[in-house]
Amino acid sequence: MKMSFRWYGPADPVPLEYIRQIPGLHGIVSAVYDVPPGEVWPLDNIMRLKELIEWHGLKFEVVESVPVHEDIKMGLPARERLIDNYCQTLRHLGQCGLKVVCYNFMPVFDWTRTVLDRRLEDGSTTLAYDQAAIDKMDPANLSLPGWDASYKADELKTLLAAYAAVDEEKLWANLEFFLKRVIPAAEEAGLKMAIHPDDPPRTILGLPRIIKNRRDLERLVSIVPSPANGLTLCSGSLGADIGNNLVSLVREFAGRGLVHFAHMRNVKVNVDGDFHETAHLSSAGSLDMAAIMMEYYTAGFDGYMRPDHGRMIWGETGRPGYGLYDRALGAVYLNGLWEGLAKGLS
Ligand SMILES: [Mn+2]
Repeated sequence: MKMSFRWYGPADPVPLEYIRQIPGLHGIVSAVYDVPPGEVWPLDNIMRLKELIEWHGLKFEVVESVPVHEDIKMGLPARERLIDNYCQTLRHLGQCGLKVVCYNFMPVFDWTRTVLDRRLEDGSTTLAYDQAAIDKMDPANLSLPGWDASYKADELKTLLAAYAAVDEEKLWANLEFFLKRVIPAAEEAGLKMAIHPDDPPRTILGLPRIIKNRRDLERLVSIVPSPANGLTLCSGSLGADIGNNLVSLVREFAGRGLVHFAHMRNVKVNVDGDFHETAHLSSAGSLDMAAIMMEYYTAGFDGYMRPDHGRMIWGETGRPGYGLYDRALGAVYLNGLWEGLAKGLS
């Protein structure tokens, strides 16, 4: 298992100088952020990022994410050029020695929460999701926390209208079209693709969502059976549906060598399906993190892992979910569980 940490590039308020001080880190998970979605990532930009990370004593082997352009997800004619660009980006990443590419196929919103600073009893703040707040939203005048800066109002309206023609089966067909081109390119470039599940794993605002549970993951990997067509198993995303058993998902998919990237996050899920993110410790949320780690250990998991979102603690400010302190605690906790497993203390 290679413990990693997400970093949003030089603009991230958390500096690499601090991240390198977290004990037991293998490397950084990052991306090229200054190229518009759909365009090729130039070799130079990737190399610069890699050199900067390596200068801080860390590896750069995992990209999160290479975004999939909406026109590809919608199956528009422009996808031909956009998929060619995607494959070219993969070739560049392979040339730079990258190993795993995380991506997702969620329409419009990569993640959805209704509040980014829910105060917990201990005074920390965290991201939360309440279905009632979504149901109250006016689709014609949508405003979602964390997304208002990403789309102009009209742009978002047009995009949501365009997705009215894309149901789940159509989205599956578009994903299949994408994978049949991209997986062979990834194989040639020496890369493993790792799809991130839908966050949260449910249909929101009428948009189709197709990577939500065991059945969907199985369908995904069987479209192009290849080690290069694998998963980012995100415990917090899948775990927001209490019908998903993370321990058995790890057993099934990591056991077959199809999990290339493990996102470890705990969530507290209510009976009505609303949830908020918690500290990584098992007792803080609804997921048995130790049991999940034990399953990875038993599967001989040799892939990349990162503490997923953290709370904001100790007065830290910054990008919600991506502060330094709570994620660092998560990395250390997960490394501690792993050491216990490795030394037979379980
Ligand atoms: Mn995740």
